[in-house]
Amino acid sequence: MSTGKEKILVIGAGGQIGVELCENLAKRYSNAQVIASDLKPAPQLEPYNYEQLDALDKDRLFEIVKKHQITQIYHLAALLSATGEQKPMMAWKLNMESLFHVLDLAKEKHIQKVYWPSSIAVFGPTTPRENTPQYTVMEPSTIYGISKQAGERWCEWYHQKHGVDVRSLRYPGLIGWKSAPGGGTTDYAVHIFHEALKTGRYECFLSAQTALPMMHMEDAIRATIEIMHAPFESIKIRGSYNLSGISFTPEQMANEIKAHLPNFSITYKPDFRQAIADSWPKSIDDREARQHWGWKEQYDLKGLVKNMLDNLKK
Ligand code: NAD
Ligand code: AKB
Repeated sequence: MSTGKEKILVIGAGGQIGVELCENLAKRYSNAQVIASDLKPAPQLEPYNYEQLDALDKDRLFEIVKKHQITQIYHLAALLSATGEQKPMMAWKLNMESLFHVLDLAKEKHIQKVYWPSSIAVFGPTTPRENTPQYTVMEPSTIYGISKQAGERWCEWYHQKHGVDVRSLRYPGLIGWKSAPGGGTTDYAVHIFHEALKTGRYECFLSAQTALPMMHMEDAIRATIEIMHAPFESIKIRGSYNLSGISFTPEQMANEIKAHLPNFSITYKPDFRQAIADSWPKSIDDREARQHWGWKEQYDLKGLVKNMLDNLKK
């Protein structure tokens, strides 16, 4: 792919992933080739072209695609697991309809390539929870998970029926220091660092032993850019790829933080998010991503905790 001709629209650019994704896309392409869009502007998006966009507004989306001669869309706007359970119909509408708008643009050849993230939330309580494979029982119990599972099937369908070049990853919980998480069940693993440095204490909304798949944001962004630049033929899964980084419990993370901040203390007060976490895998088998397009994570728990604390202290 020649980087010179690409014009990339990021939808939901002001969120936890979008801010870091725009920064990385601009390094690979240029600031002028990145068009950031969201419901409202964010200070981190100032270096790029910015367009106000409600992802449900198909006409406005088309107008932006034409105006900037967009070639690729990274579609990140969604309601996540915890917020989705509070606003189920809104989550369903946003997560599904906005995806159709983007896939239709690709079907009609206005754009060439689509990235759309799925999640470990596609799995449910009947899924095997250790080393969850790519292909297994999938009965998600959250609206968010149901929308992601349906979205995966639609991506596959648009690829099979209409040749749409859509690529997707089932992200685990993402942990980064540059942006705040937006309403997920794995958000504790970001909040804990801010509270550890600010107050030395953290009350966790999941229980001590709740193991979940997680990943450093740098790894997730690299995976995203790698799958989007992999040769067309190497992408053999057009639903979404399992993607694994690290798995740990809140207690294991707290112990690792204590190795740097010995006075840090944690208490546990599980809320409604515990049931969501209990329905998700503890760890993920992502051999297809490794075999098909060469995925490999860089961060382990030790490296992630050190990196988060070093950067947040600054
Ligand atoms: P986020 O909530 O931090 O950001 C979402 C952004 O979308 C926000 O800036 C919000 O303003 C914007 N948005 C909401 N409604 C919109 C609308 N109608 N039109 C345009 N923009 C709108 O979410 P995130 O963590 O950055 O996640 C991005 C994507 O990655 C989502 O699809 C999410 O499901 C997926 N994902 C995230 C994680 C994670 O741990 N962060 C894990 C798995 C999957
Ligand atoms: C959430 O907790 O909702 C997200 C996700 C794993 O999809 N972080």
